[in-house]
Amino acid sequence: MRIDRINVYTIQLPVKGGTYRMASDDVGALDSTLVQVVTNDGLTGWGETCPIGPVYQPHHALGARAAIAEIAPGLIGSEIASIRLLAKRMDERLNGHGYAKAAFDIAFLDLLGQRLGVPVSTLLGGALADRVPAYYSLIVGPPEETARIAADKVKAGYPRLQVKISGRNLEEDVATVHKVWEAVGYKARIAVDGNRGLTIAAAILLDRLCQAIPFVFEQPCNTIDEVATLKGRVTHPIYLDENTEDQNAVLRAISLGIADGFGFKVTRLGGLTKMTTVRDLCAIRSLPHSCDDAWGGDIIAAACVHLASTVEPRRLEGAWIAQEYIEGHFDAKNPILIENGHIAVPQLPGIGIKPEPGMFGEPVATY
Ligand code: 0XW
Ligand code: MG
Repeated sequence: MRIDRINVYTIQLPVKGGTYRMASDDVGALDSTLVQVVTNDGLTGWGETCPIGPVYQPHHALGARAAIAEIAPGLIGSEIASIRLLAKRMDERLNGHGYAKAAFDIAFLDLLGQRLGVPVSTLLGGALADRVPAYYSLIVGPPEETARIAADKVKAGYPRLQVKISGRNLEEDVATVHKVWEAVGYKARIAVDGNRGLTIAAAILLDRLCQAIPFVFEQPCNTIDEVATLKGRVTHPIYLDENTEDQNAVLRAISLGIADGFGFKVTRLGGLTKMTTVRDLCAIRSLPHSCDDAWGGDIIAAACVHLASTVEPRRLEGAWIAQEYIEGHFDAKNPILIENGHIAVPQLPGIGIKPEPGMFGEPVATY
C-alpha cells in the first residue's frame, strides 16, 4: 500500500455560543486543516490538526499548512507499513513542527488500521475500555453563572470539570472556584486552569485562598521554570498543559518532579505515536493525564478517544473534545458523541470517521 496522492482541506469551525474565553485569548472560529492520504489500492486515510488560534501555544493554522507543504511531496510513493519509517521521512523533510506531522501520523494509523481490519486503539497497544470519560471545560466567566453551568454539566453526567480562570482580578477567580465547589462538591473532580495567565504571586495567593477545595491546578503560569518555583509553595497538585511542547518537555517535567499530572494535546506532542511514549512514561510514575487536543472536528476527537481508551482508567483524566462547542459532525453515520459525560470508543477499522464526500469543498493543495 503506497501513497498516491495527498489532498489538504480546510474547514472553519465556529464556536457554538460565540466565544470560547481563556486567560490568554478569546476565540470565535477555529481554522482546521485536514489531510486526506490516498493509496494506490484505493484506501483513504484522514488526519487533522486545529490550533485554537495563534496565541494559545506556538502553533497556527497557516503554519500547519506551510509545514504540510514542506513534508507532503516527500511522502508520495512511500509504503504505508512502518509508521516509524514514515516519521523518519517526515523528519528528513522538516525539523520540528510536530503539530503538522501529527495530522499525517493520524492518517497513516487510519490507513494501517483499515488495512489490518483493526481500530486505531489496537495499533496504540490496545483498548482497556469501550467508553472513556470526557470532561467539561468552563470558560472564564462570572462566578455565579460558571457555578450554574457546572451544576448542569454534573447533572448531564460529566465526572470532571475544568474551571478556567485568569486574565481578570484575583477576587473573581477565587470566587469562581469557591462557587463551583459549593455547587458540585465531590460530585465531580475539578481542575482549575490558569492557561499560563497567573503570576507566581497570584498562583500562590489563589492556592492559599482556596486551600480546602480539592482541585488540581493546571498550567497556572507561563513557563515551565515559573511553574517549577511553585513546588513546595502551593498545596494543590500541579498539572502541566501548554508547557508540554514535546516529548522532551514531558520527560524533563517528570524527572524534575515538577508536575503531578498533565493535560496532553495529541497534536502538540506530535501525534498519536509520540503520545504512546509519554503515556507510558506517565504509567511508570503513576501520573494522571488527559488525552485532549486544543480544538478540532471528529477526526481529532476520534484520535483523542482511541488514545484515551489505552490509558489505565484510574489515571485517565478524561478526553476533552470540542463537540460541545461545535455544530454538526464530519461523519453523520459515525459521529464522536459525548453521552452522559462519556464517549464511546470507535470500533470500526482505522480511526472510524469517513467525512461526508465534498463537505470540505475543493482541496487547498494537492500533492
Ligand atoms: C480545555 N482545552 C483542552 C480546550 C482548549 O484548547 C483549552 C484546553 C486547555 O485545557 O487548556
Ligand atoms: Mg489546559
